[in-house]
Amino acid sequence: MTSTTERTLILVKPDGVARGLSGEVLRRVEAKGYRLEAAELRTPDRHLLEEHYAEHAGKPFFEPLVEFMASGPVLAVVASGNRVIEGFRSLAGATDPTAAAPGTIRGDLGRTWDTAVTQNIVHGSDSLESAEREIALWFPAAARA
Ligand code: D4T
Repeated sequence: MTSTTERTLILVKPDGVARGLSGEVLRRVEAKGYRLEAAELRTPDRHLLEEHYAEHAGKPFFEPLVEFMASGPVLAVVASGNRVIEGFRSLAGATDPTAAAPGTIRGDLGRTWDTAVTQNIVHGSDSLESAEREIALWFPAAARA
């Protein structure tokens, strides 16, 4: 990857993959005009997830979140484009899929299944620093020096 355009890490979480929504998520990312740089379907191990969600360590939802994320295949994607970090967060919608606005991925395709908001279909990096840190974790070969 030689582009210097902004990059973000997108994850289609186990609920999204299991429900067959990976294609729909990628369709929306591409339709918005972002470019797919890398994609891999894998079941992440605990170590990777603890690193990925390090900022949430110790919170009550951390353990169920890690367990859920390790429960099945996740589609990890690097997408690029001008302001893609903010743009994908906007496509994804609010964390709680019940409250997420219609028109967003979570608002159109998600709902809450119990009292938690763990199953919210997608993840998107929330800053330049998180994006580069997360891309290095999920795609070590694509990390920028
Ligand atoms: P991600 O990081 O998955 O794109 O989600 P958000 O950026 O929208 O939300 P977040 O970092 O606050 O939460 C990360 C992840 O934890 C789950 N979660 C969150 C949960 O299970 N219970 C909670 O109370 C919160 C706040 C959902 C997303």
